[in-house]
Amino acid sequence: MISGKIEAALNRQIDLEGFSSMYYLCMASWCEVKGYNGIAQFLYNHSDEERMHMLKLFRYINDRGGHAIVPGLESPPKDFQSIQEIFEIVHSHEVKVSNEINALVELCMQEKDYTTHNFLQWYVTEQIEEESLARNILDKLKLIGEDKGGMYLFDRDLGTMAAPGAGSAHGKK
Ligand code: OFO
Repeated sequence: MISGKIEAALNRQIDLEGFSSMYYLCMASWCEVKGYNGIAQFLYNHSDEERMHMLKLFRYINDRGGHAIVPGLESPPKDFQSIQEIFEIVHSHEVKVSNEINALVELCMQEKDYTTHNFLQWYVTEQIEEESLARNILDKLKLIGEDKGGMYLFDRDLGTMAAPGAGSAHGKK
């Protein structure tokens, strides 16, 4: 059984993962409208993954005698300046998510809830992957700069990475 404090904290995390899913969906839509179909697919997959992160929390809270709550929908920004801006936002958003996960882990230690602490290790590992993926993409975008040909290839590469069965972070479904 989880405590009310842990249940509330996990429900806040549900909210954040749900928001992440919507945020990446907004980015995917913007990219698709601008003709970046590969990047859009990558972000659609990323959005699906965030929903999966949210659902994992639902199951856990309910299995442990709590009540997982569907978050209210806060509409994320729908307009972006550039692909660079999008991935800067992705990176800083993932850093924020990592900080929240770390705070949750810390709370579990304080509350001596070792079961939830154990459950959260999956998220700790996932955040390492998510942050490093966003950082790698940002590095590539820095190299590309204003080069249109480079951006064309980048879009194609992310599309390949996101293709079903590609096995990469956001290719997996
Ligand atoms: Fe759920 O990992 Fe990104 O936000």
